[in-house]
Amino acid sequence: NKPHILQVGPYPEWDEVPLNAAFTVHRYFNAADKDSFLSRIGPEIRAIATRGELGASRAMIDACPGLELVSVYGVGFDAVDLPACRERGIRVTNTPDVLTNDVADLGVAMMLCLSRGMIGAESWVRDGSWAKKGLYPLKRRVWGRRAGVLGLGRIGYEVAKRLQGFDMDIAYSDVETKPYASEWTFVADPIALAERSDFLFVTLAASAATRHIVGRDVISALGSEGMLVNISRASNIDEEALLDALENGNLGSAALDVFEGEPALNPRFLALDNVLLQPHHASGTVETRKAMGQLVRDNLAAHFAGKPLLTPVV
Ligand code: 8YV
Repeated sequence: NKPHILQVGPYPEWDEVPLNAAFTVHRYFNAADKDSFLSRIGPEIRAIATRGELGASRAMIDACPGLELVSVYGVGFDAVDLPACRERGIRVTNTPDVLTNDVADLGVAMMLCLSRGMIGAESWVRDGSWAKKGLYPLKRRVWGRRAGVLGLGRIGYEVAKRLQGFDMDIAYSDVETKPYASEWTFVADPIALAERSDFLFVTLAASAATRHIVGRDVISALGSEGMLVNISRASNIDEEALLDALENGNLGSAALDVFEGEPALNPRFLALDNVLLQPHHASGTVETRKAMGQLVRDNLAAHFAGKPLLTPVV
């Protein structure tokens, strides 16, 4: 009589074991025919455990008439159909806070790596270019330059804090000024923010309202010397505009952890040498992923014990 849950994507072994102990787990990602799997087990399902990038579609939610909770392994819940959940009083939880520092770390690491040309420098050593051709081409400085943070929530704040350590001139955009950001310059308009930035970090929670907020105008304001760093969601950026600008030199470079249609990213990215491409792993450390898995299970357990959810979003 363990509650039946639908597991949308895989988790590490350390999560699978306790999940199996507490629930009857139906693994969607293992099903050969997803539709017939859903129509067969859907009526049993009381909760969905999913991943940030996979979410839960309306079709999936509709296939589970007894669904009570969607527990997301990730802070972003944009891939969960929230209207479908609200209509039926289905609760939704995510995993904020536990991943903030790792995501900020990767964003800053990506800036350093791309600006200092570390991937090319590694090849320079390994392929013998250092010995054959001599000195590695000069790259651009990070410290002391101008940084913009688009979206000063938990992750944006931690990015800005880290950039302070590099003596950068920091500005941010958000819907309003933040009381905890008095040392940084508020620039309401994302285009104006991009204009005064050498490095623009996108750290916004994705929603319909933020879709393509980084469009052609923001990208061209960042300019041929500018770098875009995205550790949020691909939908925050107009990817066609980004690719055009990277190809024709209107944008200097981009460091990206997220892509439209990932993991099958647009092949135009692969032909570029002014990008750093990462496989959506900003929260991907053992420590953080363990904490995320625990929080997913704690929310499920609280729900089935009739206790308040730890981190509800709906
Ligand atoms: C993914 C993320 O959820 O937190 C988020 O919103 O995108 C990531 O942490 C992670 O890849 C696990 O699915």
